[in-house]
Amino acid sequence: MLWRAAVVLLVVPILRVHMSVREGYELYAGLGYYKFFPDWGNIKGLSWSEAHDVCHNDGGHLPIINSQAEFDLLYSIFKEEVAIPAFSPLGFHDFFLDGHFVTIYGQSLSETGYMVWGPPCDDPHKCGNDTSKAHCGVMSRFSPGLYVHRCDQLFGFFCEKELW
Ligand SMILES: [Ca+2]
Repeated sequence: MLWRAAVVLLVVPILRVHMSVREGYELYAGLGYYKFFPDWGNIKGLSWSEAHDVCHNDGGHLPIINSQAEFDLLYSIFKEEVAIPAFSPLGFHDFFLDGHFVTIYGQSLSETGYMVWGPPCDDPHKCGNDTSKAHCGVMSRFSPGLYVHRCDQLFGFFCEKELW
């Protein structure tokens, strides 16, 4: 009996912590935990940097797409959110060197497992209205693949938490 009490004492707090840090996040087996913020208070979305900070403070990060399956999942959720703007931030940018896209953790985009530019973005600098200011990774609700966009536009966004 004593060992059972010991197990309960050990496991219950671990479960509680596990549950609380995932609050509002949906588990997708084999991919990760995701939470979608369609807007922020009475503001329609946040800028890329603000969304980055919200995710970070929430113990997560802007989504880093590591597979076609992960992209397809977020894209399918995003497409259903018809009341929000057309793009949603992803965790990559070219802040340091124009055209050299890296994740928010500094990994080259080509090493993430998913680097499919959305049409007509086979050259990402051809995307967006003002390409000289398009440095932030996004996905589009209207077409699959990766895009870049101005960083100051306000969008709904996902946060991702890893499975581990
Ligand atoms: Ca991921």
